Amino acid sequence: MIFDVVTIFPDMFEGPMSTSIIGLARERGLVEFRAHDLREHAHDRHRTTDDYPYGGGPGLVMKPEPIFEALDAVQELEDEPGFVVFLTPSGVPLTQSLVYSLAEKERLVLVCGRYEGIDERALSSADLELSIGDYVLTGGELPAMVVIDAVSRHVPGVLGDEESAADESFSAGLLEYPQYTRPASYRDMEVPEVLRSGDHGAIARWRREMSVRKTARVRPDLLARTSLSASERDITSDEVRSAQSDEEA
Ligand code: JF5
Repeated sequence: MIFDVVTIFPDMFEGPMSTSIIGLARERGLVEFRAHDLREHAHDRHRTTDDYPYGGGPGLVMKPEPIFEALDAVQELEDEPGFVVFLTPSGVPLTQSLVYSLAEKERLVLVCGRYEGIDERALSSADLELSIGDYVLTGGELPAMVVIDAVSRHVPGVLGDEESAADESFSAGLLEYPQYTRPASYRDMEVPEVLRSGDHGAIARWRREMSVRKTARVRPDLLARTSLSASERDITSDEVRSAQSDEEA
């Protein structure tokens, strides 16, 4: 997997792209990362990449020419064009299923927005406008790193056996069940007996119920697209009711 990032702050990527699992994946040649300075494609001696909005209003807008020319240069680097993703709060929301489809691409070209917006003509060169959530950041650099991290986990060989497949329950539309490790008792908090029982059927049922309860409590919106049994539906109504009475208190 190749990640080409277009940004006015290439230095922001140095630490995160050299650390831990992503750093190791690069050393092993499983993931390739290149940062491209948008300012190299500016046209004036101040290396300007933004300008005032037509029609007025606050803030600055990213100019189209540096973006088009940076993308032309980046696409020239390989025989096949990369899939172009703009990071912006106005994009489609990133989900685990979108992460899976991005992980199928051979190359992603990530364009980091800055300022108040991006000239609409530059946006027309996007294959996808992507948001990592409903909040506004100072730039698309952190969102680009989120995409690189989430996608790289699905490149074959990047995760060891220890770390892999931990998003299985998320894909089923449920949040993770509670996890415990040693010690069995700490500050009067006990590991649930069932997890130490050795009864694998009982453990699987307990984990499923805990996932259903937790999802109903903190992310009831996820349950709309989750297949649950009739008794699991009953559990969710209990949890939603008690979460609502917690809100009232
Ligand atoms: C950005 C104009 C890009 O704030 C974000 C963002 C939030 N979720 N996903 C992306 O990107 C920075 C701000 C303004 C373009």
